[in-house]
Amino acid sequence: MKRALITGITGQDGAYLAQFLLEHQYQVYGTHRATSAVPGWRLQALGVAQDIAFVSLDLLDFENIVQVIRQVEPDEIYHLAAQSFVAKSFEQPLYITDVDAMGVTRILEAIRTINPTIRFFQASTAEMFGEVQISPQSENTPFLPRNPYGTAKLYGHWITSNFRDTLNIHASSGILYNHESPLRGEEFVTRKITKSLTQIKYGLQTTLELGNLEAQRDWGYAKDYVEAMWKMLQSETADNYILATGKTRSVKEFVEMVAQVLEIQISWQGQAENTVGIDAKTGQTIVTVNPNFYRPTETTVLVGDASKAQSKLNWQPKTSFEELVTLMTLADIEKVMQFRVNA
Ligand code: NAP
Ligand code: G4F
Repeated sequence: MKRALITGITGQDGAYLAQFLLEHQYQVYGTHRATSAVPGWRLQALGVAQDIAFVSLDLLDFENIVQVIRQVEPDEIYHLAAQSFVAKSFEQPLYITDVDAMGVTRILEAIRTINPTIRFFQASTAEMFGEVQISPQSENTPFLPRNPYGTAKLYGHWITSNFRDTLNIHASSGILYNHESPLRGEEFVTRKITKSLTQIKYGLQTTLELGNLEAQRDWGYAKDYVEAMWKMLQSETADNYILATGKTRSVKEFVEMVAQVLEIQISWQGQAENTVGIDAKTGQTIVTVNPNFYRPTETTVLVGDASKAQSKLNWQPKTSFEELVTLMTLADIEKVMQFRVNA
């Protein structure tokens, strides 16, 4: 049985990856912060919590990382733990650098010291491209990050490439575009929309406040993306890969698609921060814009070209935008129904 160590197992990707690896007969170890409750709701929702061995790990503490890797003796490490919320990174630039940038080096250095044959996956991000003028972006597109998160992640990406190229470690970096699911945190825009509009539909909430409705993202399904992480570590040679759908939609289009699934007809009035979305049937304003949710800097249109992953890993996303929005919305409807039963 192969052993995998997943950092950030309590997060969205950690949960789906744990499920995937267990289905592929791995022994799965998952790290969590000492202060975080495990197993957490996501692993419980997937019904895999009891099959995982949990270990406490602090990304700021090199000695602790060394001790965990010695104890677990993994064949593969999937490094997913990070402060991943871009909006918050503007408030915590020092902390995010320590966790999202230096944390990667600490793990790689521990691998080099303990067992250089351990295979390593780094969760990098489209945010590294930032103010890019080239669309779609490929693995060769220059990086111009626009926020502390993207900047810290870019360091993590480069140090992963350096350890691969100069120290011969099997270290791969996935340049991940936005990927969502019913397990997505509610602070991210997609889940905020599916949850709030569902609550509005069932009379549990009145309005949904959003930031920039014109922002565009390349949204895929998290379950598809974790398979590609695994494929990277099964490949004979390590490399960097874009994981993306190649299509973008605006936040406004996401709202419209969720409304369609919920059979709400939205009509838009006003411009920019004065935009409101009105339920055509009831005449109620159900979507408003709150500039507090605007970012100090917004990335330009990020859309990825995943053709390298397709040709070298035989990977492509299986789930369409419409399917993704539908499955997320249906999951939130299910939660409302459960809430009603328990109320
Ligand atoms: P997520 O749901 O936010 O999960 C992040 C995980 O990191 C959680 O398990 C969290 O544990 C842990 N974590 C947070 N801060 C930490 C800290 N200071 N020290 C140690 N652990 C910490 O993120 P995700 O969506 O699964 O994303 C997984 C990885 O992919 C992240 O590295 C993210 O930056 C990257 N990524 C994600 C996307 C996307 O669209 N989802 C796109 C590009 C890149 P707690 O339970 O303790 O909070
Ligand atoms: O859902 P978001 O917060 O995700 P964002 O910033 O794109 O970051 C996610 O994807 C990255 C990959 O591209 C990851 F690296 C990162 O870890 C994370 O998973 O925001 C998406 C867009 C932004 O343009 C934001 O300005 O939605 C816009 N937005 C509009 N209203 C909002 C809101 N975002 C949030 N969170 N909340 C709003 O009310």
